[in-house]
Order: sequence, then structure tokens, then C-alpha cells
Amino acid sequence: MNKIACITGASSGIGLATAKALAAAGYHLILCGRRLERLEALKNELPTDSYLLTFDVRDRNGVEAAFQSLPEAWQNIDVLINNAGNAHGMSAIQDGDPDDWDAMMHSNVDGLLNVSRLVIPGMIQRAAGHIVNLSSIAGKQTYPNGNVYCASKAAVEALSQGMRQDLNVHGIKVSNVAPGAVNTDFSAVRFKGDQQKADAVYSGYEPLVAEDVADLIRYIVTAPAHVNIADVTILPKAQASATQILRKN
Ligand code: 8X3
Repeated sequence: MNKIACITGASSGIGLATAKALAAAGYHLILCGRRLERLEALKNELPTDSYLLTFDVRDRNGVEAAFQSLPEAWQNIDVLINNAGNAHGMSAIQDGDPDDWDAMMHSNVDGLLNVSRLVIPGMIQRAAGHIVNLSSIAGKQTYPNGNVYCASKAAVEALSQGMRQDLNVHGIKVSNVAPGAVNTDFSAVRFKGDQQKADAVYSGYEPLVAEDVADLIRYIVTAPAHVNIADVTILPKAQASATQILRKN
């Protein structure tokens, strides 16, 4: 029987690439996102069955209603990819916009919890499952003006460790994936559509693409049953740390 993987933030970037990689590996997919048209377009492209759930991870009641609406055939989730999340703004702490802070903490931290709490009980019941949390190099090292985004990802790092400790006894694997610079619409969202600023983040070197991270996630979830890839940092070759990227121009 095909395994079921549930991916949040599946309508773009790393989530979308992961959906394609896991479908190619034979997984049936629950695709979660806010934009139904995008999810429908993705569903039509995939070689395996998928089921669409539209919600905003920040909306605890909405998330709950969405998961409660899952037909029985889709309820046994084998793999949860907590991918939804974003950066909003980049400025010194004293200049930060509290609405941006809320958006990051509510999606990157609360959102991960809102979804996980609905999937974990079934995994515990079946004594099996795998949760992959998308963190960031920013969760391991801060950088100037990254403050709250870095804090939200540091929280993801702590939650990955804590979940692994609590769920290990239930036969559930927890993996943490911390990408560096990946050329997606991440920076366009962070800089609120300022494409020039967004492009500058990825210029002068070869950044990762979403497919590079998806390929890693595919390996993590298809590794032999006794293997848990606990924590991986994935960087472009040109990147040495959160603050150090070798640019040719
Ligand atoms: C994305 C990587 O370095 O732009 O999480 O924060 S970084």
C-alpha cells in the first residue's frame, strides 16, 4: 500500500518540490496550503493520488476543521512535512514591525504546532510515523537584522529536538532540515515584493534550488526503517555560514 505524506505549504517553493519528489517516490499526498488553485494545478501534475486541504496554519480552528474533514482513506498519515513558514521583513530589532513578528512567530512556530498536534495522535496509535520539520541555517546562527525570523527558526530547532525526545518511545521519527540560501519566492515574500532586493540575495553565486532540498527530504523519509536522519544543514557550496557567502560579484 502506498504511504501517505502530508505537506504544509505545498503550493510553492520547497513544499511544492517536495510534493513532486515524494509523488515520484510513490507517496500519496495530502497537499496543504492557502491557495486552492495552486494546489489543484499541482495535483493535476502529480503521478500519484493526492487530497487537498486549504487552511492557514496560523488558524488553529481552521487547521482542526481541515484535518477533521479528511476522508477515512486519508487519515493514516505516515509522514508529516512541516514546511509552511516564511520571513516577513528584515530590519534591526528596534525598527521591526510587530505585525511582521506576529506573522513569523504565528506561522513558523504556532503553525507547526497547530498541524503537528492533529497528526501526532494517529501516529502514536499506529506506533509509526515520521515528522520532518523545516528549520533554517537561521535557526542555528543569527545574522544582523534577522532577529525574529532567526528566533522563530531557533524555536523550530528546539521543537524538533523536543518532539524527537517525546515521540521516540512511540516509534515516531523526527527529522530537522536546516537549509541555507534557497532560490524560491522566500526573499520576495520577506521583502514584500521588492524583486530587486530579493534577487540580490541570490546573485553572484549559485544558490540551492527547491529541488535540492526536496531531494534531501526524499532521502530522509525513504531511508531504512532503523535509520533516523536527525538533523541536516544543507547549504549551497558557496555558503559557509548564515553570514558568509562567497560571491563572485
Ligand atoms: C532561509 C535562509 O539564511 O535567508 O531560512 O535565513 S536565510
